[in-house]
Amino acid sequence: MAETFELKDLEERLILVGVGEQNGDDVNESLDELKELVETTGANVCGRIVQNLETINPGTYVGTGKIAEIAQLIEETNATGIVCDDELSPAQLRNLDDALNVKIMDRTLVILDIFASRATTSEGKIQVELAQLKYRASRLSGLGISMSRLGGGIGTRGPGEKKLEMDRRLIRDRISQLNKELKTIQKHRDVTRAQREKNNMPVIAIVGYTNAGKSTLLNHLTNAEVLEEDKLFATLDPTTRILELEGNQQVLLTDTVGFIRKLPHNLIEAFKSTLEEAKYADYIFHVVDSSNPQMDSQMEIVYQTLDELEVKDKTVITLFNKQDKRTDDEPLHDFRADKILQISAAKNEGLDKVKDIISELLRENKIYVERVISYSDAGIIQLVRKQGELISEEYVPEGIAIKAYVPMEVYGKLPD
Ligand SMILES: Nc1nc2c(ncn2[C@@H]2O[C@H](COP(=O)(O)OP(=O)(O)OP(=O)(O)O)[C@@H](O)[C@H]2O)c(=O)[nH]1
Ligand SMILES: [Mg+2]
Repeated sequence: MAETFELKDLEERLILVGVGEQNGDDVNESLDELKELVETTGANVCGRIVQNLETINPGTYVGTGKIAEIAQLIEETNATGIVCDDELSPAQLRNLDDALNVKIMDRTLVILDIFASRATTSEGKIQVELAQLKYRASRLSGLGISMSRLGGGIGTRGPGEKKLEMDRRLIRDRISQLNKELKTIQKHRDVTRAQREKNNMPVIAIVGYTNAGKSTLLNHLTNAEVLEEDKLFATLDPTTRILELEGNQQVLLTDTVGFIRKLPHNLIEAFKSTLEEAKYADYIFHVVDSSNPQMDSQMEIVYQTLDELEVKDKTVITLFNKQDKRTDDEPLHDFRADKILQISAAKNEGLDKVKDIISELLRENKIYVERVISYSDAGIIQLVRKQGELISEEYVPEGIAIKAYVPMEVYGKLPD
């Protein structure tokens, strides 16, 4: 597998810092994930420090005593920087930089860095660069010194390995230029959406935590050939494919960017139109990695993110994926789902059931009819085929005998 970044002469050795509010498990789970994120960028983790505090210190993130402890660990491990598990305010960034004299980073910066390395389409690239520049614009004074300490690495690379702008005025110009470009692209997306609506094709959005198996599901259902990788945020750009079901029915499946805890606000803003694919969908398929010990909190985060995107009142089907990898057989629940199903997308297990569920959903708003259509009215059968589900057709002397599920509009057009 190709390395995401060429590190050249630069090796980042980083200490992770987390503040545990209430119970220590959460912060350690979150730091485990942060470690994975940091390693995805190509940097190394050389230590971890947790502070058990109810709330984050507004001035320095951790308390003063902890700063001394971090300084000592930096010396012992020869670390080049630290990564805090929450987004740092401009003041926290500056103060930590003053106190520690190493590169100061946070979870947001790391996630933005990964997104920058993953972006492939022009829309994705613009969205990421916008999020990066907005993050940067409000933190220039602290960040300027901190980033220049190593002259590269996390936080300095934009999409396509381009160096990110540092000058305040140029950042402003670039942001407004990118916003303009994004608007043009999004107009195009609106047109595509409107066309889909006109076609009357139902849309299913595949959502879920990063690495849950969303792209694998899309690929195995439709031969889409979307990159599936055991990596965080393998997919950034939404991919939509048609799935053909029995009875000539068609449905659109859209795979999008995965969710993660503490998804940076700037990123949600910048990726709003991508993330909103779920909002315009008729149904939500929630893919869960049920072999992951953090499954419950991951599901919780997916629902929080959907709430934040105002995706509501949709039918949710939860697919508990990676059954083949599970080590226990605890029963699985999801109280927010209308239906649940256990599958192994990679092994093609349970995918027929997924298709059955889709067929059922598509029938929900349709009426079952058995009619004989005279040969002179045969044109209507095209419409039945396109918007409904034609189960059978048989040529009889009086015309064509059909059995079908049709939507209300088509029902009204059928001859008696
Ligand atoms: N064992 C097992 N592995 C699976 C299964 N489904 C997916 N995977 C693996 O899980 C990893 C992530 O799969 P993806 O389909 O890329 O996950 P994703 O949800 O699209 O992830 P992002 O695009 O990063 O958000 C890949 O290595 C897949 O091969 C499964 O049913 N069983
Ligand atoms: Mg994916």
